[in-house]
Amino acid sequence: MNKYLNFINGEWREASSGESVPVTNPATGEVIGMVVQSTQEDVDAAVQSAKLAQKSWRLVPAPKRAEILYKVAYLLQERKEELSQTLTQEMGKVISEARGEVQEAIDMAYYMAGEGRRLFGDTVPSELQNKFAMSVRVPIGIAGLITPWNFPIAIASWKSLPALVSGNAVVWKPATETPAVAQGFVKIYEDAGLPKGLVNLVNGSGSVVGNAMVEHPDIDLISFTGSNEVGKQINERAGALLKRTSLEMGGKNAVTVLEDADLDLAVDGILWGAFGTSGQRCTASSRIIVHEKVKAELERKLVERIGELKLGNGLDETVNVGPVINRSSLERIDEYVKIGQAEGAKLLVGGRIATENGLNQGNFYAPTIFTDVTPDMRIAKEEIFGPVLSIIEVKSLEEAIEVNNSVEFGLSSAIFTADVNRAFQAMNDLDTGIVYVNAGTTGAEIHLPFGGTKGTGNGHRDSGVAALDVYTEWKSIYVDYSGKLQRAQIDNN
Ligand code: UN1
Repeated sequence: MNKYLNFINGEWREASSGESVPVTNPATGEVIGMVVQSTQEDVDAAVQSAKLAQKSWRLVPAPKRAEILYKVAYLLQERKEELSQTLTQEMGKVISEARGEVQEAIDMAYYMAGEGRRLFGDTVPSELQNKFAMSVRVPIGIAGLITPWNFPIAIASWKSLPALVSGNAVVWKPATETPAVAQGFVKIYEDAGLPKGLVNLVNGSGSVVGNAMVEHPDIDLISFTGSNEVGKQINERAGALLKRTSLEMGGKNAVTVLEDADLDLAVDGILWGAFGTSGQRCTASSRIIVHEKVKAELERKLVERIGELKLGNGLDETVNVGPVINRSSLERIDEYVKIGQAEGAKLLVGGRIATENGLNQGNFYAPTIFTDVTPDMRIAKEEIFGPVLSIIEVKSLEEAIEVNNSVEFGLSSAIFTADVNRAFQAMNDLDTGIVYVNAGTTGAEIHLPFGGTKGTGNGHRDSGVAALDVYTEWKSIYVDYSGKLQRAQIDNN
C-alpha cells in the first residue's frame, strides 16, 4: 500500500501524529494509498526548515535559481505520462485532461524559469540632479500554499514556481484527496536539486494544518485556492495578523449565445466547458444565457450531443466524463438538482446519479441540463461544482450582460457572436477576470493572469506575470551621487 509522507527539510517523514487516512480512486472506490495527517508540530518543523533555507536562497542570483526551475520543467516533461496516470487515478479527470493539466505545470515551469532573467522593476528619472531611482522586487520570505484537488499540480505550479524564482521558501498543504500528485511534484523539486528546506510538503486537514499555517507568525503570506467559505475565514484570520493573502475561490461562469452565433461551435464550447472535468473546474460553464430566437435550436443540439458523452473511468481513452471527487460531492450535486426541480426549472436531460455498467462503484453523475431557469433561482446563483448546466433565456445583449454580472462570483465568462461590435461591448462590460469570445469558459493559459472579480477573489492573480506581485515586495531605492544633501520636493522647487 502506498503511503504519502511529508517532505520537511529535504527528508520524507511520517507525521508526528502517526495517523493517516485512506486515499480513494473516485472512479472505482478502491483505496490507492494512505496519506499522513500532520499536526501543528509538523507545520512548525516545516516553517523552521523553510526559514533557514530561505536565508541563503534569497541571496542566490535569480538566473541561478531559474536554472533549477528549468530542470523542474525537464523532469515534469519526462514524467508527464506517469504523473498524468496518477492524477487520473486519484482525482478522476479523464486522462487527456490529466495530460493537459501536467502540461500546464510544464508551461508554468518554463515561464517562471524565464522570469529568473527578468523579474523586472522600474528605473525612473529622479526629480533631482545626480540622483538615481529604481524599484526592485524582493522576496517576502515564506509562502504558505493551500491548494485544491481539482487541479492538484497545475495550481500548485502556479503558486510554488513564482514563489521560488523570486527567492521565497514554500510550505505547501495539498488537498487530502490528491497526495500522490503532490508527492510526485515535490520529488521533482528534490531531483532537480532544489536546496533542502525550500519546498516543504505538509499533508493534513485544513482545520489543523491549514489553520496552523495561517496563524504561524513566520509564514508571511498565504496563497489559497478553494471554497469561498474557507477563503473568507483565511482572510479574516490572516488579516488580523497583517498577513498577505491571495485568494482564488468560486465561480458561476456563464456562456452567452447571441442570435447570430455559430450554434454548432457554441455547442462544442458549452459541452467542453460544462462537462469537461465533470464540471469541477472553477472556470466550468454552469450557466448558458441564450437569446430567445435561438434557444430552442441550441437546446435541441445540446440534448442531441450530450448523448454522445461517455461516462466512465478516466484511464479509458474513449471516456469523456469521469467521476466527481467523492460521495459527499455526488450527493451535494444531486441535492442541487432536486432544488432546481423544486424551484420550477425544467430538467432537459440527466438529473441522476449514474449507476449503470458498474458506474455505481464510483461517483458518477449524469451530465445534466436544466432549462427555463431564471436568474434568481439557487441553481443559477450558487456554485454546484458538478456536471449541471442551467439555461436562461434573454432578449438582448444588454440583458445577457446584466444576468452574467448578477451573481456573486466573477471568474470567467464567454460570448458566442459573429458581430465584432457586440463582442467588444461584451469584453468591456462582462464583470469577470477572464473573458472568452467564441470559446467556452475554460482553458486559461499560464502566461496570463488567472483570477476573478467580486466573490471569486481578493484582487490578486495566480499565474502570468501578475503572480510575482503575490510573492514579492517592492523596494524603492534612491542613490544620491551629488555629494550633498538634496531635499526632495524642497530643493528643486
Ligand atoms: C481551476 O479550475 O481552478 O482555465 C483551474 C482552466 C484551467 C485551469 C482551471 N487552465 O480551465
